[in-house]
Amino acid sequence: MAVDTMTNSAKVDKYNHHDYYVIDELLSEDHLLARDAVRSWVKQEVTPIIEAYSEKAECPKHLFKGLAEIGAYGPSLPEEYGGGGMDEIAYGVIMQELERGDSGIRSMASVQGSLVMYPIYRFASEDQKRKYLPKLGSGEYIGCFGLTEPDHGSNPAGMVTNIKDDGDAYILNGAKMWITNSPVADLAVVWAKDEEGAIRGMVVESSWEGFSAPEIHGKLSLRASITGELVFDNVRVPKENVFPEIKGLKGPLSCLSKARYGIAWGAIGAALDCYDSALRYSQERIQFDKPIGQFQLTQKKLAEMITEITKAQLLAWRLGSLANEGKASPAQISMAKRNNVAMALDIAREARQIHGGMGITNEYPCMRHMMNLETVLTYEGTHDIHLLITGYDVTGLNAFY
Ligand code: TGC
Ligand code: FAD
Repeated sequence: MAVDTMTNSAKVDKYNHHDYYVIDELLSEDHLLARDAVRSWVKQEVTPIIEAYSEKAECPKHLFKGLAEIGAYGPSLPEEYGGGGMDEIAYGVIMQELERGDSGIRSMASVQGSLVMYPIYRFASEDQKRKYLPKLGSGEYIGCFGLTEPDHGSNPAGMVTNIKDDGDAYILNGAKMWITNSPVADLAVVWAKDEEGAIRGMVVESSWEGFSAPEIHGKLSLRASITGELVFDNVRVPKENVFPEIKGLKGPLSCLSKARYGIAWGAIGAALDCYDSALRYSQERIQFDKPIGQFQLTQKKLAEMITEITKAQLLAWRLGSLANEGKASPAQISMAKRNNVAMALDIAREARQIHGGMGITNEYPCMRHMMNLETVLTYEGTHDIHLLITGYDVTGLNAFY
């Protein structure tokens, strides 16, 4: 067996990245091009401003158009419907690079692409696709996804938001909670029960009478992403806006599978940003006349970080390959979302420790990523819900209720 004796630290100096198992070799030229383009966009457009927006708890709305320009909305949806026409691994590496910048920026793209464009592409009539998808793909319209309710988070099947038949339209009533982008959205993909109790999906425009989307304030996490409620007070939804075929929870859950897949990749980006910062700091910060990176306890942290990142990268890459073959199961996606987000949160905490007191300031990204990742651990299915999905998958026994 031939052995490459160049140390990783020398490779990092040479290539300026932390690709410990040379996963780049598993990526195609298109994947690398997409990844590098998004990486440099993030460096240019996100990194210089993100701490300030996060501190002000303000969404950098001007980035919605830029995200469209770099193809971050629906990278794996067909081009004729406003997507990027790429594969699932390209979608994954794009999410990774966005979340290296900030989980809130990745959220902007996840919601628009996977939770708004994807259900319209998959479930809406051809007319509705033509009407909404190009404008969403170009960032002219901003969308949001309303599933969670004040009293139904982990258990969306219990939702009470409802539609009633009224001739050529349905009348929509109810409320949704914790909705990313809702206060700035032009339209919402909303899930509500019909008179038979079946969950139906629909596109609801924010300009319609009876629609409101108050902002939720006081978030200590995902502060650069705007979050709100959705309130429907007798909103008249034309029948053509209701997805014709899909009924039941598998409609919204299949959108979640798409978005959770992207998060499994995205979390790696946040972890890499923290690891990168901690590694650099450990080489520069001198205590007891030595760089702190020379102490075994610091090395343990860094060695475990890169080990966990590498395992997460391999999990994401394999999941991406399965997804490309149409073989990634919802439970496999849950495992990767759960593992990779928890991995990133652990790394953010360890990286923060390596920075000592400086780690709690906004001069370094670890604390912001850590706070963001508390949301990422919770949304799109909590850490424990994903564990129960895996438990159900391996035992065949349902422990949800
Ligand atoms: P259950 O009986 O298991 O399933 C109902 C039907 O759905 C099918 N299914 C799925 N299909 C596609 N993808 C998935 N991931 C699926 N999971 C289940 C299932 O086969 C069944 O189909 P059928 O044909 O038999 O009807 O449903 P349940 O009521 O027992 O619920 C199971 C549970 C708890 C796992 C599910 O409710 C769940 O995942 N809860 C978590 C809720 C959640 O993740 N909410 C996320 C809201 S959106 C969000 O957070 C966006 S954040 C955006 C951002 O800013 O990035
Ligand atoms: P709950 O469901 O009340 O859970 C509370 C705790 O109980 C959790 O620890 C959970 O794991 C545990 N728990 C619940 N059920 C069980 C069980 N059966 N067994 C064991 N433990 C259990 N939703 C949308 O629809 N669209 C969005 O765009 C969106 N964006 C979001 C943005 C942010 C910033 C946040 C914070 C949330 C967002 N959400 C969105 C909502 C998110 O999906 C929910 O917060 C999440 O699904 C959990 O629901 P919950 O907050 O009601 O918690």
